[in-house]
Amino acid sequence: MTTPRLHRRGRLAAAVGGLAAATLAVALAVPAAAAGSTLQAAAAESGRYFGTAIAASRLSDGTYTGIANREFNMITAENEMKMDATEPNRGQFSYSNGDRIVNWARQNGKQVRGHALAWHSQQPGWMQNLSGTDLRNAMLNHVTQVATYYRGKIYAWDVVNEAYADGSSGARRDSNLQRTGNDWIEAAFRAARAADPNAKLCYNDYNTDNWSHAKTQGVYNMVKDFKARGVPIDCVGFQAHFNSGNPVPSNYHTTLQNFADLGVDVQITELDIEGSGSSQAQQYQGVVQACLAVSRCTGITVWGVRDTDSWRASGTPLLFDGSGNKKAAYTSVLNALNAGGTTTPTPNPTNPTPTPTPTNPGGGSPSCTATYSEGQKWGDRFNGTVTIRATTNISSWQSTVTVRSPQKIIATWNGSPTWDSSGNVMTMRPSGSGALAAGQSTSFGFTVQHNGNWTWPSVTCAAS
Ligand code: 9MR
Repeated sequence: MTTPRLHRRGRLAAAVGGLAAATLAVALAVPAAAAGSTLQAAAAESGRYFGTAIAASRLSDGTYTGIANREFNMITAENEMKMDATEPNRGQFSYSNGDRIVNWARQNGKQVRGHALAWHSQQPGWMQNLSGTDLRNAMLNHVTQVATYYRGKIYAWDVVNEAYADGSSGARRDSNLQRTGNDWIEAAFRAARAADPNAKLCYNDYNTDNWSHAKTQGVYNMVKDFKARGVPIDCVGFQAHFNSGNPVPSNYHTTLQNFADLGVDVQITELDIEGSGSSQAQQYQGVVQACLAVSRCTGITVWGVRDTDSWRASGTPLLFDGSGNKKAAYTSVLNALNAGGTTTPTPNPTNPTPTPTPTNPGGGSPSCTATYSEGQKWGDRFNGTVTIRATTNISSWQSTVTVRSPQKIIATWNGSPTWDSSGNVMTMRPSGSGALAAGQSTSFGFTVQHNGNWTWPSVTCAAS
């Protein structure tokens, strides 16, 4: 997870140790063009996340968690936060398996997509038998309780999942929830916003990838209507379950861009593509390129880690084989992420001289400075780099990065992060050895989703 280019610069800087700290920091603030060596690092270079679905039952499998921890920085509970899991009996909530996943994610510096608050499927038995006002109230109470319980810990919620019908109608799917009235979806979004104002609220569905499909148009028209009427919706999730009968459409970029143009983020939320070898790899590449070409496509999640973890394992649809080896599809995704998108993000127009923050001034004990440099900026997020410079010989360092609410750090690279309970303070430690000779430096980076607050984060460094 290191960025070779920055490390080369660090060694160069060490060789010319007489350079002033500020000059050094400016030299290091050049946006890193180096390749990310993991999916999360490569995606973070363009301010995006790369995620996976996790099953609580597999958290004891070291190969599984090792890959998940190394490669992904956004986590979705595959089943553990669904309605049947979280409210097995009416009014009796059960968060233990959801918590196992959320806690694992947060302990490892990852964000969480919440899946899913309201859905016609995987309803608990008691809910399947309800109708009318009783069901509406039960659904709204479920949304409120679960979103409140996880408030502050969720990057984005799939508030409503799969509410449109397949086929040529472009209409809502019939379900007990739909029969409570056509406004059930907006009611769910309003309840979710009230419960967790800082989570992005998404509508999530499958078979909505091809722009010319009636289902895609149905969802598009709903989102357009919601935006026009002020219904609180922030994002649309495209599940992206592909196979030979349902291949990646050639107009995928058009679909993602048209939704983004409505003023919502788009996310690929459950990506898997059945197949193998170069044909599978090429299709994965096409999906990544479509996302990278849309500046509001904020991230990609694959629906599982290894082929054997998949809900359709026989189709070998994921990026790692059953033994945890990287497949050709993995390499094509990594390369596509590193190649960047056809939409060049707006470069940072000003690059002010960073101010070093000394710690341990004057002391003889191990000390370091942390210097923040602004990186690329987009409409909704910006990248930052922190340069750690040893002012004495040090054996390791740790750096805190504090962002101002409602800002959120949504991706990091070149370090190993942990978070405080508020989620505003990230402590970054070196991912390998933290030893630096006096005058030597290293860097790590992160992406801040600013939510309207452009204030720079404050940074500190402590050495040992
Ligand atoms: O991957 C999930 C699988 O383990 C469950 O058995 C299944 C039950 O409906 O749900 C799968 O996840 C689905 C997701 O929640 C919504 N989109 C389709 C996914 C694949 O079926």
